[in-house]
Amino acid sequence: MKVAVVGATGMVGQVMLQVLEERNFPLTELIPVASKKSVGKELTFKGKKFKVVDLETAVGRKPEIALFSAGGETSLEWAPKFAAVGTRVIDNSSAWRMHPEIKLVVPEINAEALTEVDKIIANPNCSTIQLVMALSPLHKKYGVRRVVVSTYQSITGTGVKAVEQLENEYIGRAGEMAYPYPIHKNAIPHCDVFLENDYTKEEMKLTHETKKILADDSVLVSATAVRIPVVGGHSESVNVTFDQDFEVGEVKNLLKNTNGVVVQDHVEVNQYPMPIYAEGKNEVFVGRIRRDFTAKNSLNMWVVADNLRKGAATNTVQIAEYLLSKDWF
Ligand code: 11C
Repeated sequence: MKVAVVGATGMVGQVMLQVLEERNFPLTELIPVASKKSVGKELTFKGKKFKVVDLETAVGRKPEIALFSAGGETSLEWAPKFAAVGTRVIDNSSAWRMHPEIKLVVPEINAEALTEVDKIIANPNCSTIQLVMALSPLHKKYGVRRVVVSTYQSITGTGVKAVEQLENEYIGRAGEMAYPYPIHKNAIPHCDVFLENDYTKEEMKLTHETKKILADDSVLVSATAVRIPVVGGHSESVNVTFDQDFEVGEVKNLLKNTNGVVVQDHVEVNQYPMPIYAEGKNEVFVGRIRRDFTAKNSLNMWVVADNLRKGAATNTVQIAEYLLSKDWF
């Protein structure tokens, strides 16, 4: 099994390599791909060194799987070129997510939708993945009608430049700005670009991707996405209104029994999910689960996950593992 990692030197690419290694993914050859300036550099994977190559060289080696995390434009241009030589591409960018013929997959929820002919598969946005992981089991039982979500997003979602901006501001050093404002000691209600309806692209990803993954266009999501000076993961305050009433205890049990979800909800000992504990973990953590006493059939919860792991690299590798389990190679 030859596996290409496109964007191997980037933040998500690096975590992909870690996750592939940790989960002992059965690859025989790693093909790390990065921009021209990194070509020729060596990356170590499971104690072996692999040379970084460019996209053209990688396509020529016909990998069975390519994990992409190199931005939308690269995906739009290169995913079809890999697919044309038989490679299955799992893409982390937003380029293919809403394409009607491309599956948008969170393996615990809708891996079964994949078939042998799917050559390009989209990985959802990080803030969507953790949201739908918590919503999906509840949607099946009570029917999710409307969600109001406010996100508290890690600077790692923006990339290395943002991490450097925070580090610089923290020690009072001048440097390049990833955001239009300081992020240190700040909360910026602006993730990705603004759209015509005055929402940001990140907010509308939560709306559109959730419907697609839950395969239900009637699910309404209204989002406000906020960047905060945190590195460990994204947090979300989620208010859900269901078609049917629920028992809070049953909601907790449903979530506890959901693969990939961990309930951390003991307020009597100050236990609730937080990004400093989610960092480096593959699960989605849910807590502060309580009835919304102001509205019928409504619930509040707090959902946290490492955006580079379950929000990106881990979900991608899980999709690859699913493909392998199907014996489609
Ligand atoms: C953020 N969610 O935290 C973004 C990062 O559509 O894949 C990933 C953007 C995307 O800013």
